[in-house]
Amino acid sequence: MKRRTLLRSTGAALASGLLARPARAQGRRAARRPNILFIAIDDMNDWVGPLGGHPLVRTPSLDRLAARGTTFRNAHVQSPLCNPSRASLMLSLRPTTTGIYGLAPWFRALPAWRDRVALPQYFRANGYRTFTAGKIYHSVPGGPAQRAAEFDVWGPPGGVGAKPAQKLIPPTPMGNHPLLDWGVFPHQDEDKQDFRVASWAVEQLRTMPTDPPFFLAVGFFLPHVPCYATQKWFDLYPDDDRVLPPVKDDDRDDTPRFSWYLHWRLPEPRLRWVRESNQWRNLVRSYLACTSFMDAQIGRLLDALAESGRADDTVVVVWGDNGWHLGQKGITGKNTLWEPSTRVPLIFAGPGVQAAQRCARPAELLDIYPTLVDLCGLAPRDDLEGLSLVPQLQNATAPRARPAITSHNPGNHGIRSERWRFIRYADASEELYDHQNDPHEWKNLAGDPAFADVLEAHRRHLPAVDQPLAPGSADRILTYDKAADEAVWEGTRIRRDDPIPE
Ligand SMILES: [Ca+2]
Ligand SMILES: [Ca+2]
Repeated sequence: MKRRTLLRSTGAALASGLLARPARAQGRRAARRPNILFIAIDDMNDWVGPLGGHPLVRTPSLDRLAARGTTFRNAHVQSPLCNPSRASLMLSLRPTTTGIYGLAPWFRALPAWRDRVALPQYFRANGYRTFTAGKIYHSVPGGPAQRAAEFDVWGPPGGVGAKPAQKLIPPTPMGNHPLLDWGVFPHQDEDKQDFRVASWAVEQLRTMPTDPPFFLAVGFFLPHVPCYATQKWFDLYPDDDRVLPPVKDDDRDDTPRFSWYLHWRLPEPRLRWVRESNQWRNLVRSYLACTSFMDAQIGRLLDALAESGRADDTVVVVWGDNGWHLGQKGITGKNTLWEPSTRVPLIFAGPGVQAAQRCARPAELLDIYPTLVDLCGLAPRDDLEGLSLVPQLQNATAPRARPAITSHNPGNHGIRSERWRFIRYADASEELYDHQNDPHEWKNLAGDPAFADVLEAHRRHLPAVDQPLAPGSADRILTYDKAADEAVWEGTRIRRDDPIPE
């Protein structure tokens, strides 16, 4: 089954013009391979300037990068959660292939992937020196030897940095999780961990030798909660309801009950709680403020790269590991198969990439691995499940043979084509949204016979391989018991008439 998927991928790659390599990259291969500046952002949805997901957001550094590169406006994660999304990206394997869906296991704990060559390891094997700081993998258990196996040089870890002695907001439902916090908090920008991570990366860019080429991975923590920012970052955004995203109060009336199972009991509060606690606007402004702060750290990296004189020899790629709801569909947080959870920034710039392009073709984060391999002229690998995006980086209108697929726990899949979002849950319930007429995914068309052909066309892209949960799976895990028609959320059975937790 897996082999069939890979063969299909190869066919699609040929159809989309993968063999037409960029002339510049080809020329460079003989000379010197480009460096890679690989920037991850945690829980960053489409509220960035280049994606236009929020009309007031201010991300001048990402705007600047987009002006000299190609922005994928329809890029989606393979899983709406840190660990599975990052494992998928770094291995170019779908969660449906690995069975990794929760915050555990770390993929090296599984015999099948213990020795799998991850993206930075492949660059190291091709003569690159690899660097990492902040959050790239969800975590790397196993001590110094395991760390050394993943990257050559390690900078500061990811995290929030300065934080108040006590939570700023009232106790949140479902356990008052310590990370569920936000608001204005007086401190120095320099005391935020993202600032320290950026400072370390800036220092590497200033001091690293010209040879060998580098693969520098920098993972920013914000706008992951807790979203603390100082007043100057809050002041970028009006203190009124213009900051709130549009929501439809009865939006969940036409979504299947199973859609609740994906985020049945989570520490992220529902819209009802943030409204009743007068925290909605504060949360939204905090997220926006932290996004602008994080963007400024990306700006410091781009400045350092320009000052190093290597911008023309360095491929920059920026990606977010999953989105975040801020009230849409009645919730905050991730763990859904809708646009606010799956659509993320994906921007490439540098040698082999057309400037100022916006690409509407679907793209997947597991495409990053084969794309960087292709851009740098390394030997292609036949065991990656992503497709090279080089055809689109050269010409944004180049065809793409397949949609973007997001999976969240076995049997639940979102299929995003250029126009449509199709969702199928493990109990066979479905959703369909027409992005041309309904960008907020408010009207579920799945039950309308007029769209039977659209539904069928999208069902054909449901993954042929759908592995069960990997051993050791934990945290945000959901299974479905077909015989009983009941789901099991983190070990607790959900009955069909259980009230939806608030
Ligand atoms: Ca994340
Ligand atoms: Ca609806």
